[in-house]
Amino acid sequence: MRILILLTVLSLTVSPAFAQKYISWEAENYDAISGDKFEIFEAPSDQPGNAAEGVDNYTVAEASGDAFIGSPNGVGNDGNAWVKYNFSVELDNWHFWGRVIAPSVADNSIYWAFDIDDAEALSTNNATINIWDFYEQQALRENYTTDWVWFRLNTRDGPFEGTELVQHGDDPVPVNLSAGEHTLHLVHREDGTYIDQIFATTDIEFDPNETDPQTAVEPQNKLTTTWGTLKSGF
Ligand SMILES: [Ca+2]
Ligand SMILES: [Ca+2]
Ligand SMILES: [Ca+2]
Repeated sequence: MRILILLTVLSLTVSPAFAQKYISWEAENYDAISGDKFEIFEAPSDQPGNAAEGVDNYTVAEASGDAFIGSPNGVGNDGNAWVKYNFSVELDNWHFWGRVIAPSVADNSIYWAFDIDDAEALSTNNATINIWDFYEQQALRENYTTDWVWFRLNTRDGPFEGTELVQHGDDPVPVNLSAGEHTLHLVHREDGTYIDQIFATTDIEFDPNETDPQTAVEPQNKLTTTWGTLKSGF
């Protein structure tokens, strides 16, 4: 059985769209959670819109793994609530993406940080914790939608240099990660923001909005560490 799995991964890895390395996991498959902001929703799921921003109530028709996380409008922003993911990669420059619903300027961000202690995972924008914006920049706001969109990992004002407009440009900035185990904390910022899946690849050209990673990779529960282990032997 183990050999069969290895062969399957090998065949996926050498397919043209995935000549480079990749990892992926479901947002709802976190390894730890703190606070009362983040919930898991099963698709289809009715969600409140944002009347002040002209967003009607809507239904999230589908999600990878049939589930996603977030907080409905009304629970309040910030709150120091977080989810944490453990994952393993090879040393490389990794381009991270998140599959997100962000319907308005008041429902379109989250905080993030790699390799921090739980105690540092606070709803604040500082040298440790970054804001991941989803169409916050004025030039991008015409794109607001209640559909899922893949966004490159970005920061509002660093220290990670991949600001939102940089990440939408021709020279997106990757995250350089050492070989081995890492953590990613997502910390609550704006209610009404939802996350389905996290995807990372060493392929700077790959755009999951154009090629669905799920067509090449069947999402499974927390196989990221296994994939990393298998890939390290190549
Ligand atoms: Ca915002
Ligand atoms: Ca909101
Ligand atoms: Ca999901």
